[in-house]
Amino acid sequence: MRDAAPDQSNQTIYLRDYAPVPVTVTHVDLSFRLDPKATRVQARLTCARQGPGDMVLDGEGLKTISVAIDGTAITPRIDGDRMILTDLPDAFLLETEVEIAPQDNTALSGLYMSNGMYCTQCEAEGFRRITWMLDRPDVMATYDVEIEADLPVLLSNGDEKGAGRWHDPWPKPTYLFALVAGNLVATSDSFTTSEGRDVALNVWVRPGDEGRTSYALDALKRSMLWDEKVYGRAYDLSVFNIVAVDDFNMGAMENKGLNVFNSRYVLASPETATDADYANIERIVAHEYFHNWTGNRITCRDWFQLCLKEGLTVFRDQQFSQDARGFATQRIGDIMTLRARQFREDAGPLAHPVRPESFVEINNFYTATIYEKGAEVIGMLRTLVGAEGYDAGVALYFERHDGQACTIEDWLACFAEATGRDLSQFMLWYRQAGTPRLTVTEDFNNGVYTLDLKQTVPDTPGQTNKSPMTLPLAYGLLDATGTEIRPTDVFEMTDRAARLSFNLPEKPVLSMLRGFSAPVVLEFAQSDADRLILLAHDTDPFTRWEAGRALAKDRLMRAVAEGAGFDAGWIDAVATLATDADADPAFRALALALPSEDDLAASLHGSGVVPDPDAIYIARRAASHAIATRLASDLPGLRAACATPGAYDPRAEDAGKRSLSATLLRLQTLLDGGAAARAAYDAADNMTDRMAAFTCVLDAGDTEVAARFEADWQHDRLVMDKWFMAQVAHAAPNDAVDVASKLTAHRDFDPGNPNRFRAVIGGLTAGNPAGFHRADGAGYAFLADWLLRLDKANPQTTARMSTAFDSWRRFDADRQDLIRTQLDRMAGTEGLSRDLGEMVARMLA
Ligand code: 0A1
Ligand code: ZN
Repeated sequence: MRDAAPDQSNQTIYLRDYAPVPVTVTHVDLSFRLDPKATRVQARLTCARQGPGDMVLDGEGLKTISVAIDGTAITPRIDGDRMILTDLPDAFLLETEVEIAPQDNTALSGLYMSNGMYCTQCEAEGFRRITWMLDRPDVMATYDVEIEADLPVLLSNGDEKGAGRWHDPWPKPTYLFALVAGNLVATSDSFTTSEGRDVALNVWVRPGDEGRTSYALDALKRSMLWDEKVYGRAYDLSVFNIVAVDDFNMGAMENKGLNVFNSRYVLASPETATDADYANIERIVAHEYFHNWTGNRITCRDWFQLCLKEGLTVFRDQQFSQDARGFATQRIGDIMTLRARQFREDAGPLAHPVRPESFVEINNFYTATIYEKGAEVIGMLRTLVGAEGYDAGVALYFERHDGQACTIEDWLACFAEATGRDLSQFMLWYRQAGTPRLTVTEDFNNGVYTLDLKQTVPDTPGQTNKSPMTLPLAYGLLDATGTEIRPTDVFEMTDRAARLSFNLPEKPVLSMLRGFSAPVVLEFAQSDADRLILLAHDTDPFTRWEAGRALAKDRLMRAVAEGAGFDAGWIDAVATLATDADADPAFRALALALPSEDDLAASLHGSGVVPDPDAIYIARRAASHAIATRLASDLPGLRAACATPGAYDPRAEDAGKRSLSATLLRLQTLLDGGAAARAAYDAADNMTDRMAAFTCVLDAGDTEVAARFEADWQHDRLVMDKWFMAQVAHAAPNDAVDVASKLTAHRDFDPGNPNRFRAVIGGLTAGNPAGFHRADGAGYAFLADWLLRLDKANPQTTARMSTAFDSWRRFDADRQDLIRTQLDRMAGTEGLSRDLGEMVARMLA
């Protein structure tokens, strides 16, 4: 019988075309006979008609062995990646057998092999690479799975019914299916739910890695408890399995009862993982676990509704991390990520609404907009309806929609009903792309303080003339001594312009957008004096930090655009904060960090200046040098005060001290040529301190240390990812492309492993902007070469990495020409994947 060809169609799919399936599948019975080159998959699908029409199944790259309906063999019509069945009864059993080759699956979608183990990735449309099925989220079925293989551990979703036999009683869409088979070992624990269910918890890893699982397991238990306490959601199976795999396109996957993780988000020990790794593990374990309710029990009707599960689940994991790690630093960190990734996306050719209306390849829409902006939208909703209204809306959502595949309209209707609020204007947050700009001007006259607010939503691809949005604006007022004279109030701005007036004896200091209550770009020419008062006294940690940020950004932008120097007033303010022993170390570290090169490039572009990547690099370094010089005699003492006595502990309090210590070491390196960093490298007893010292030594231009690092860690894949990345990210800009290029020839560079590919290629594009944007275009050619190479094997990761080009229209004409040449070259390449093809076309449009 004919093979199903890989899907090469570049058709655009539209939200408005959604229609339910005429024939659905209510139960799936699967048998796997695993073999690297010839795995046999038998599927028995219990089918039921729910309307008139044919049944069109999805299949990609399958060798079809047989098809039968109610026991009678048929020869179906197979048209590319679709099998069309006509003249069907109202209820029937569809049986198919196919053959697939997991070993040849380099795309890491469907059933593939990683280090000798079998694993699956089915979101978004990977199930069709395993067997014929209605591969869409609104078809929810129960599953029975049988796995045959000469391997000790055979896992699938649900509860285990015997060796290699699994039953999942909860109806689920195909994208949540998972299978894992291999030589694995578990670290186990148990959890008793609030409903009295005993749940076995296992973290499965390769033998040898079991000493690095305890943090993930602990994070899982804390997540389970948190979801019961805060959202009233209990777990619903007898077992919860987590598996770590080395080759994985994303962070992790929430398959029902069988989460599959990129090993970098599971494995941690003080010697091998940094504080950032620990925080990510905690957050991602929580995220995947929380999906059990927001995603699995209630899923998406179609892929346009992706933010229904992702925005909400990110919001929930952010709440969890705030509870676990402290509100202020977590919130500021989340805002930094949002701005770095989502604001950038929203300002360029890849901008799209939180709920897109069309796509070519859904895998290209696992974006910062869907995830991070999607989470901000939930946060705004909570601000608007209040904590109680939010709880009531969420409770109604769980009660009404459990077991269903839903839309954003379903979600918002629960809040409208539970709180009586009209949320029709709020819906624009899901429909309109682009980051709103909020312009604030203030005036004080005759005892009246007036604020004029204006909002505009910029044009984005396919969207112009946008309507004003609902902006929940949290603000407060301080007096000239820094005392709060008006505590936080939320003004709901709904029009294009608004005015607020206050009768006050003297001009106050405005603390605007407290907690970053709406994801907007704030344009407010606040005076230095007011910003200094906010930095020293504001009650809201975000606006405090933001005031310092604004002061720094202002200076850096003027240094780049006009060659301005750094005034002593600002340097003093920074020094005051750095030496303020009463302030939280984590906050001090955040406040000392200068805006990133990319952030400055975006802001310069936004203010009408063409950003020069080299000038930005030089200005940041000069600013750091000025701060270091001012603090010179304090640095050793300040670093000593950051010491964390006792054994390494990943908790936030210690991590904050290590983070401040690393920031100070970076400053010291600018003064002593790396002497302190070399000593710190030798003294480090954990990977956080070691990486901080390692990157400082590299910054000082000493590359000898890389050989030592390699000799110590070459046996460890995850640590070596750090080694690869650091050398590129911390190379001098002129050397970065050559360093990256040399590393791609290293015996351990395996482009098929997404972590390694991202380490080297991303080390350049994201980690070393001045190096990537080298004026001769070598960085652009390097990226395009590697994208074209990887595209043949792994289109998903390739497409994601291509977003490094998305800011290309910011730059000067020469750089634009150089980048366009590479984009054109990719666009003109025959056989380009649908994934990369769509990205390149959107960036060129
Ligand atoms: N749903 C997962 C993310 C994910 C998405 C797609 C994947 O393959 C294309 C894999 C994972 C999450 O939100 O964690
Ligand atoms: Zn998710």
